[in-house]
Amino acid sequence: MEENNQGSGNFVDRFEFHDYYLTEEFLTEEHKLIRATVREWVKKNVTPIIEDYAQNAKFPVHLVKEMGEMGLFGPTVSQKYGGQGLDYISYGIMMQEVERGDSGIRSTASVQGSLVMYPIYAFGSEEQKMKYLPKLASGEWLGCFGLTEPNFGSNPAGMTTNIKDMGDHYLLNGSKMWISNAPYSQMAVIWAKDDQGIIRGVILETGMEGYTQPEIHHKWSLRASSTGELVFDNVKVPKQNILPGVKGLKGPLSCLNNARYGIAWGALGVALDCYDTALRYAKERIQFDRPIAGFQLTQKKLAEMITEITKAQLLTWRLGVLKNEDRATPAQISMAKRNNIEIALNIAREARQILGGMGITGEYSIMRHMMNLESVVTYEGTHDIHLLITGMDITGINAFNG
Ligand code: TGC
Ligand code: FAD
Repeated sequence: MEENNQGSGNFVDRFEFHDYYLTEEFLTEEHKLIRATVREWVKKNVTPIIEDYAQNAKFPVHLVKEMGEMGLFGPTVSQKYGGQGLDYISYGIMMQEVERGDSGIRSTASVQGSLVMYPIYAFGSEEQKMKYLPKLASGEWLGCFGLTEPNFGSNPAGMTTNIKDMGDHYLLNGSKMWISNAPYSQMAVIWAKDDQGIIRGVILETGMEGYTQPEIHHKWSLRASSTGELVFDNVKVPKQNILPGVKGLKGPLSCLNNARYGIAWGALGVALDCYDTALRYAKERIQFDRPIAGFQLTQKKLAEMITEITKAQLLTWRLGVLKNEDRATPAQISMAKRNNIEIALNIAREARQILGGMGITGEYSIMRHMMNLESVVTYEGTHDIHLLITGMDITGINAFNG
């Protein structure tokens, strides 16, 4: 059997795309070009190194600049601010290809594009847009997004981080928890309550007095992504750093719509990578004098995987069309995020079994993907929160606090 040796420097990425229902026919030539370019970059620059970074719990910070050059940050932002003005299917395809390499690298792109650039683009002043968006799009700066707090995860409305109006500036106090990119970021979009208890977005820059970004260690998941806390101890925030265009929880939640949409595509990338690995392995691995792909039980696993992938491809493509037409509802996005992560997790677990003992090693991507998905199923709204969003949408009754 040919070994993969992932992360050893001589890893050959043998990934092949699977498209059982010919969904490729929905794509434009531009979409296909984007897909090929990002896939090539992932094969050359991500998959050969990512296992070592994950095993060593290191963030491959050198990829940030490359991702900027590849246009992976905020591709739907207009060219005036350093983006590319692309459509949402293009964005989805990018996230699919990047997460096929590693969920942590897709996390970096999601946070930068959907959670940091988007709120500045949608709710920022012209000065804020000109100052921050080009630097973020190019990867010169890395940003992070602070919504979750130690005592308020699924229920961000309860946040206690606050800004106090001091006349010519605000004083920011509180803390944020589980913040992707935090330790490496040069700036942050933070959500905090004002004197009236209304949630506002503020922009912080690293180096402001009283602002620290300690790293969270010992994660078993997203080990190639850096996660931290954000601590605010009487941070003096200039008044021009507030996002003028939005007030209330709908500000941060509308950013999540874009990120959750990208994750739905990204999880599909993970599912495709696990299926592709398991299919190839099953055809090559001989037991009882025949390829294990010839056993009915293996075929059941593989057939169910491609069925779920195909359904998710159709769901995701349709959601992309609705997003392009500005008709995708938050509840539709929740359904896709929840479904695609669930099928990706199931596929990763089944694929791991097909590889037997080899499945638990870093020679193959499956175990790393599986562990990464344990974060993806929790962040950006947990699996159960998304179920309750669907429940509320179809019944009209809120079950979150009832
Ligand atoms: P609720 O009363 O339902 O809503 C408050 C206001 O917000 C509006 N709204 C939305 N607007 C835009 N998009 C959405 N998805 C929205 N959902 C709600 C809503 O219309 C209302 O507006 P208005 O004008 O009436 O004030 O709020 P609630 O407090 O009952 O909470 C609802 C709930 C539970 C669904 C929400 O809190 C939620 O989604 N919780 C999950 C929290 C979450 O997802 N956190 C993610 C943190 S960021 C992260 O994880 C990044 S990981 C990144 C990475 O590494 O990839
Ligand atoms: P809790 O809210 O305490 O939930 C615990 C359990 O209770 C879950 O199973 C949940 O589904 C369940 N539960 C809660 N409420 C209900 C209810 N009403 N009904 C039924 N069940 C319920 N946040 C950011 O702001 N920015 C980031 O960049 C970011 N990056 C992250 C990176 C990683 C690696 C991780 C793990 C998290 C990240 N998060 C980030 C935080 C993430 O969004 C939260 O972990 C998530 O929203 C869940 O919050 P919690 O962990 O506090 O869990």
